[in-house]
Amino acid sequence: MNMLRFSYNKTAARSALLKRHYHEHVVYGYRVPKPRSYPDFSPEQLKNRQTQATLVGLVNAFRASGHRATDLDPLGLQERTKVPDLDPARYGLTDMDRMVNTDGILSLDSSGTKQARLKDIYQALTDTYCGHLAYEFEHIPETAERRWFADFVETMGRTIEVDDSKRRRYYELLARSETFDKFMQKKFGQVKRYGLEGAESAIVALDELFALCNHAGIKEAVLGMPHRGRLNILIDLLKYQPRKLFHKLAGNAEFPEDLPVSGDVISHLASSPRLNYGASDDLHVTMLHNPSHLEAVNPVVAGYGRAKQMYLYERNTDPACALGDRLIGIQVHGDAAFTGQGVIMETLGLSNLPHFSLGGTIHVIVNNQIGYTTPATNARSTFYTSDIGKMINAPVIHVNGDYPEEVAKAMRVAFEYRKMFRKDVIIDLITFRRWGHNELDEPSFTQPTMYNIIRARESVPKMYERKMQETSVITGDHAQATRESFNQFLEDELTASKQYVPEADHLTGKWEGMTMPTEAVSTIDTGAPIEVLKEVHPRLLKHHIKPRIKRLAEGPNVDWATAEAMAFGTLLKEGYNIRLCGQDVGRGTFSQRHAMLVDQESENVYIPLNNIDDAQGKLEVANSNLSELAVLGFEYGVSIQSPNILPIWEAQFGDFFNTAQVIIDTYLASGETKWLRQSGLVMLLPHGTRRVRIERFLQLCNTPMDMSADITQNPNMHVVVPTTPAQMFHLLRRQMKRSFRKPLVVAGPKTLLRLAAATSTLEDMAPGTSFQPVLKDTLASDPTSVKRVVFVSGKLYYDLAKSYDATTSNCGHCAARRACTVPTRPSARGAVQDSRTPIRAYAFVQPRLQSLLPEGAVLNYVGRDPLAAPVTGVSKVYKAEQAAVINAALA
Ligand SMILES: Cc1ncc(C[n+]2csc(CCOP(=O)(O)OP(=O)(O)O)c2C)c(N)n1
Ligand SMILES: [Mg+2]
Repeated sequence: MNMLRFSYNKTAARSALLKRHYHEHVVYGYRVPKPRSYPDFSPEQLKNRQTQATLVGLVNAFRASGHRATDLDPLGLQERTKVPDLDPARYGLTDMDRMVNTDGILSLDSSGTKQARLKDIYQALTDTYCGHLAYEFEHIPETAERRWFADFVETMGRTIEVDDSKRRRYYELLARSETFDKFMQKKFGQVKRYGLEGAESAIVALDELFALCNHAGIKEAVLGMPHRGRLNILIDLLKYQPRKLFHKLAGNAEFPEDLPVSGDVISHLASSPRLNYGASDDLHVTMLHNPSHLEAVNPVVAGYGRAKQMYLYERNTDPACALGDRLIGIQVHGDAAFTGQGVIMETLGLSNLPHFSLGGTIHVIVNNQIGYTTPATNARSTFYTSDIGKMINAPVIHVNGDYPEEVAKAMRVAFEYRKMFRKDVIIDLITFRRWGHNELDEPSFTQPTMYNIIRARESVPKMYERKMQETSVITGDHAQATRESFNQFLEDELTASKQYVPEADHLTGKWEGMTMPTEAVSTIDTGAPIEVLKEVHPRLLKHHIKPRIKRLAEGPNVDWATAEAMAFGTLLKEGYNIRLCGQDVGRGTFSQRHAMLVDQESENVYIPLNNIDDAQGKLEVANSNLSELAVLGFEYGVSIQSPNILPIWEAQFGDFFNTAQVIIDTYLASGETKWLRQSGLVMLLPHGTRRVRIERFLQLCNTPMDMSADITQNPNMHVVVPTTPAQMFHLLRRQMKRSFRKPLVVAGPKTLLRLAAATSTLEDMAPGTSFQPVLKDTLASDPTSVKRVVFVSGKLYYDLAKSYDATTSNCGHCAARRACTVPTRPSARGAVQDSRTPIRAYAFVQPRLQSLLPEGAVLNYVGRDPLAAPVTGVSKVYKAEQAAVINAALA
């Protein structure tokens, strides 16, 4: 029999590309996907399809357009459409009693015979494609995939069993969710809990998914979800103790009181329990914290999952273990957010890419048909909420949330699809929202019709309870006991919350051994033994481009890219893994890095630094797509998963970071204080001194204004404008060598990459050396006669040094690399300036530096005037300004 091969990606050109990026032996994070196939039509079937072409037309119409004629809306607001394409007469099929051969056309026959009456076929098609469940899969380009999907859903009645024990389980989940919402309403009526009422079947969907994962041998699930129903899911599915929630609602912190952190609101709480649904091993579910910014958690979940997957692979040498076997991504979305937020598109865009794929994420859109006060008519230009998913050809399963058993089936289809194809799949769970956006809002102001219907209707748990009683699946006593015992459990937890003392759960597992940072600036020894440097060195000598080889041969002149490579090489040798990610990072924006070399004939990739020795860590060179928001979020996710991987994200040019501002604000700058999650993410912002709006980062720093006291405060992140390659070497190594993790933002250079003066020696990187927050000047001939200290950052130092005349000038320079903290006391008059992003950084630096100045010292600013754009675009003007700044600084 002919087999249809499932290709993982679309075209032959694509697979050549994959070969290049997925180079099994040297690119960390890659396993060859298992080949999969599906039987093609046999010659007899093909013949039958030709004979029965009219029936083929009808069947295809149901597969493609059946979803338009469904009963999906629990509120009945959406009219059930009459779809002309589904009329058999349109295909000349009028004698509905006629027996036809269905072989190779559809799989609805349960008896195994291939004969059926047209009217039975029509009924079966209507039941399958136009009920409370509906599918969109005909947009999938791969024939084999579409065929698999059709076969699966058409035979689902025979493959998916819903027995009474499952029904009881669904009922109990629904009843407990409703009981929880009612309990909260009674005890905490003024709290915005964003309850699940109206969408309770979402809890059935997730429960079903966890059970399927557990039985399929999946060990890890990474879950991102927004506010709606989060507490219900945390408490009933994710073992979050209600006492913790009640303790928090009483105004207490969720962490031990002595920890210097701010905590977060209840709709961002998280949990990571081990669950067992009867399988031999547990399923570990990690629900990640999320910020208010809807959907921003999406890429973070993907990155976290990816990093975890790497870890699982490293420990699983089974060559048959493929991407997605052990870990699954789960994303729960709101309908308005899914269609409105661009991060959805960006994250979906990562889903099938080398270095980013999780092997399939299951998306559940909790589609309550409204976002705040915005109905679908104003919320989206697309037909369905889920339409953006078609961008990656994801199949979509729409399901009416009033029917929990259908919801569980929808999950089963999604799960099986993802298991088969290791790609994303979307469930559009159509529900309603019983209250306003939160329980304190009045929804009738804006949606009177919808809310008249909602108020008049039975709740989903009550509806299911009634049906289960009518069919004798449960008794009235069982229903009452389910609700009462859960209510009593919540009462007991409320009592227990009075005595509850929170424990910190960070720095456990992989984070064991890490500490809370206690110092503002760590200047630990990050030097590496000269022998090791020399061992890494020849690798670069051999593989780096000619000018660099020449420079290295002429003397120990370590330029920027070489220092970076030395930092990588030494860390790898010490067993750390590094993930270098961003647009074109392998080569480097300025063609300076060349971390990966491409065979000019085979296009195979070679990563020199992965070939130092056998015990080394691995460098994953993850050239990304053209996204900042999702990719930075992804790398942040990688960074909070493990302290043993150095995640580096590089912007193509420094100014592009601001398209990822949400991730910077809500995760990088504040994740530790909100959730006690440390991150060692490095952001490299090339061409930084000229193009980066560094003030954006400085504004986010929590460094106190008055720095005259001892600086022991733990800053939320480090913002650096380095001046020498050795400093860069130490900065990167420091990220891993210290006992805590801290985000590092580097406004990196462009011209310094190739400036002869901007080189370091191996001795600058040898044992006993470290990152220097302030480099002292060596230019002033007589330090005691210095009348003016000029603080300067980044590249400008070299311009100043060129113009500086040691014999006549009375200035000393300090190259201040870390604007966030200025831990030094200049003893003479100070002037701060920097030519590129000066005045904006100065607003941050001025009060802090001022607080360090001795009596009588005067702080002046020398630099450009504020400018709306990051930099002057006219080079003549730029040069003149630069000369004026240098003259003024040295005058
Ligand atoms: C980026 C962002 N913009 C706006 C908001 C404010 N906001 C919070 S919830 C919400 C409505 C969300 O609607 P939907 O995604 O349908 O979820 P639902 O609340 O209906 O479950 C809005 C606009 C936000 N939290 N984040
Ligand atoms: Mg909504």
